[in-house]
Amino acid sequence: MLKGTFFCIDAHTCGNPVRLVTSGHPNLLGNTMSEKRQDFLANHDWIRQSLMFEPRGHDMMSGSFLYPPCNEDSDASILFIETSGCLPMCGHGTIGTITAALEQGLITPKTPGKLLIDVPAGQIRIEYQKTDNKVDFVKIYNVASYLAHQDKIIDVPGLGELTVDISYGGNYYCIVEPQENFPGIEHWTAAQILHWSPIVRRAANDQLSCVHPDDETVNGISHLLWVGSPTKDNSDGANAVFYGDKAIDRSPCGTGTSARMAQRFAKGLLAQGETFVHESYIGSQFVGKVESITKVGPYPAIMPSIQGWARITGYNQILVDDQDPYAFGFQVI
Ligand code: PYC
Repeated sequence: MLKGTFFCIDAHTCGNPVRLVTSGHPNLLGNTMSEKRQDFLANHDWIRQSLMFEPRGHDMMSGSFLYPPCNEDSDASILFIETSGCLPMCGHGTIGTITAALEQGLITPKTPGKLLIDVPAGQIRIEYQKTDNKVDFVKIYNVASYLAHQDKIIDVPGLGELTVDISYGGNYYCIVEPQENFPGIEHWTAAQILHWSPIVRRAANDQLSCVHPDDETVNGISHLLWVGSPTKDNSDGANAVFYGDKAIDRSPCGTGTSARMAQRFAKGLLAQGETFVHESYIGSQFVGKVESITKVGPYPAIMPSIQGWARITGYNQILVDDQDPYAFGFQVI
């Protein structure tokens, strides 16, 4: 029996996939996107698994659904989906979703060039520039970002000790700078990053805890941000962000860049008003900026912005037929 048909606009943001699902939305219970995210995960997760896992998706696949706004002043809401679940916030996902939605006429901004969007992590502000029918860039004024743990030594089985920072930029990141047991991303192969990341993430979660002061459903370290030297003269930093079970972000990672700016701000390495051009594992760039200073619970925090671009790659009508033994997808981990 046909369980569902989902029309999707496939795109990428600076190299990382974004699958904007434009039909087949389940009706979600809740008043906020955080509540709707919980409802989706509890009652509709087969949709995410079918659209993100193989054979319709792959390890890096991530996407989104657009929903009506939750707040009166907002233009729309986004539910993020990816192989590991539904992220509270996704920067490359937002840039791809907004680009595809504007180019295809799925969102009509109240004010041209500006949008207010509800996401599970809160309300975000967007600015964009469009030439003819193409979006040149999307700038996200992201949620408040803060350094949760500084210079913590964790013991990683098989690797030894690592000194790490845990920083929040819409998701919790374990940031690993080059040091004795990690020479920097340019000295490791992608296979080494994929091998060590889940082991380091497990060790960090066992040894350090993090819960968002304003929303306890946002907790735990989901992402690793490995630091390295940039390849481009105008980049301020380079990273390989690990997410899900086997993915290295091909974009510079919006929430990762926010977390990295919060970490650098807390350590006195980046000031209010300064930009931070972040380079991805494939050399694509986001421009980050510390827009202003705020607090998250008791923590000093920044309001970061991230700017990047996306391109539509095609249209995809996906069928989920439960007579297919792989209807709900699978992962090879
Ligand atoms: O851009 O925030 C991001 C992101 C999270 C996971 C992959 N990309």
